[in-house]
Amino acid sequence: MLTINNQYNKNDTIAAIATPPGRGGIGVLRISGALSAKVSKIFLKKIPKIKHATYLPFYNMKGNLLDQGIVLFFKKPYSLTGEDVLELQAHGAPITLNVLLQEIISIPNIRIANPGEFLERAFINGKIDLIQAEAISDLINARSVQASRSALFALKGDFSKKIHKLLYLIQKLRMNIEMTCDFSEENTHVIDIINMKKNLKKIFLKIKKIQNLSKYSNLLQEGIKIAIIGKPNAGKSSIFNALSGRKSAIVTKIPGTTRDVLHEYININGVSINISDTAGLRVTRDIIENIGIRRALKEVCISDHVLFIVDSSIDSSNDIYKLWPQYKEFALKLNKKIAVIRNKADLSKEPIGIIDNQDYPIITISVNDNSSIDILIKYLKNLKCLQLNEEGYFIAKQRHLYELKITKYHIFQGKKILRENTLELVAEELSAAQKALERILGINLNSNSFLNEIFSNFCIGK
Ligand SMILES: Nc1nc2c(ncn2[C@@H]2O[C@H](COP(=O)(O)OP(=O)(O)OP(=O)(O)O)[C@@H](O)[C@H]2O)c(=O)[nH]1
Ligand SMILES: [Mg+2]
Repeated sequence: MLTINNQYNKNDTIAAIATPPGRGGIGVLRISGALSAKVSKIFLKKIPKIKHATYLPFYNMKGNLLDQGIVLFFKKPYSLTGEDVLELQAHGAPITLNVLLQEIISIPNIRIANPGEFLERAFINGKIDLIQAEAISDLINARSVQASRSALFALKGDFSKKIHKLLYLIQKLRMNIEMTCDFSEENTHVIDIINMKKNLKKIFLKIKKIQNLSKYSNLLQEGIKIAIIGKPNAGKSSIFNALSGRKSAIVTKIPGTTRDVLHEYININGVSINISDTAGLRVTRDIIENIGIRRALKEVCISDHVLFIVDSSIDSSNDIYKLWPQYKEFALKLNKKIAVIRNKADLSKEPIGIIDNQDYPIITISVNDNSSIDILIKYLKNLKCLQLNEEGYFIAKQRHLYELKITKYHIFQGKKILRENTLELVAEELSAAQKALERILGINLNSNSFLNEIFSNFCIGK
């Protein structure tokens, strides 16, 4: 069992409202620790049957009725945290929940839980590993079906199992090599270098496979970013509104209407897309507009894909370099993917559709025509970066990816130096690889700040 010392006493009983702030149909108060039963006796006047949903009145300390609702009681170690846990499902009135919470934490040795402390305790008590704890936060924060499904794989333990299996293979090989080192001093052991190399290669390939399964992590978590840019009045905000299905951007016939960057999330192929509407690109003396234009260019830099909107009733050219000479700079520097959207086809009478045989696709649409917006959505659906195979991906954290990279490096080094007289060095490389994997799972940790950092990113009540 792991012990973490920080300024908070880990033996305290902790309490928190586990549901989001504000009014709701239900509000859950969660209590974990040795004093959970005492809380139950004071505020419910009894201890409910273990693991049974019981409908009970909730009282304050003076014995006055506060609310009534469902109560769940779990005895340690058979609970989320591995401690005694009491959950009160009250009516979602923030005042009642807060009164109840304030009275509960007025009992000595009961305090408000820190962010993520329930899960931290679950981790410390061996109920979940670090990957699973992090997956819960990913599940809560998931912005798309794909992201929540991938977080669920990790929560179910699929990712952990793969890391454990890798760890086992590395440990086994390391022990084998260390034993060979011991025996070889007595010259009684045949050193099977070929087999060791084979095993190292096998481990190396397994790491690569896991890296492949988590390579879309960022995409699943963050989604992709699409910037809508173009000259003033081209119809950028109209397209932005049409794609998001909301009228969040102001649309007028006055060029230079949009000044600041606006963001909306849309869901395509189960992946979240962050679209941004920007100020029209033009040379202007207006200070505010110029700031907006600079922000628009920044959006281009941080986006994965750019939709360059052209008013087809004014601009006959499709040449981006002519329409927006600065694009060359971005194209060369950042290699941005871009599509030209020729808008206002109802005015220019250009045929609606996609031409995809140029340097960049040209999509002719009219915001006033729903079917042409569907053509734009279809184009986005077919973007390569959104072609995710449904199953099997993990949401790996940056730290997981980093540790996997370290593991792979040490295995590669081990393979490179493997010879009869370097076995000890190979064992050291394997040991370093093993430690990196252990850090992913949260095994043998000796840094409190590392765990505090991870769990402090969680919300209160988790
Ligand atoms: N006829 C027609 N009008 C359109 C179309 N798309 C946009 N408009 C009109 O064009 C004008 C400008 O539209 P916006 O969406 O505000 O253009 P914008 O590119 O965001 O403009 P700025 O914010 O000023 O850069 C508005 O009057 C829209 O109603 C279209 O497809 N056909
Ligand atoms: Mg606009």
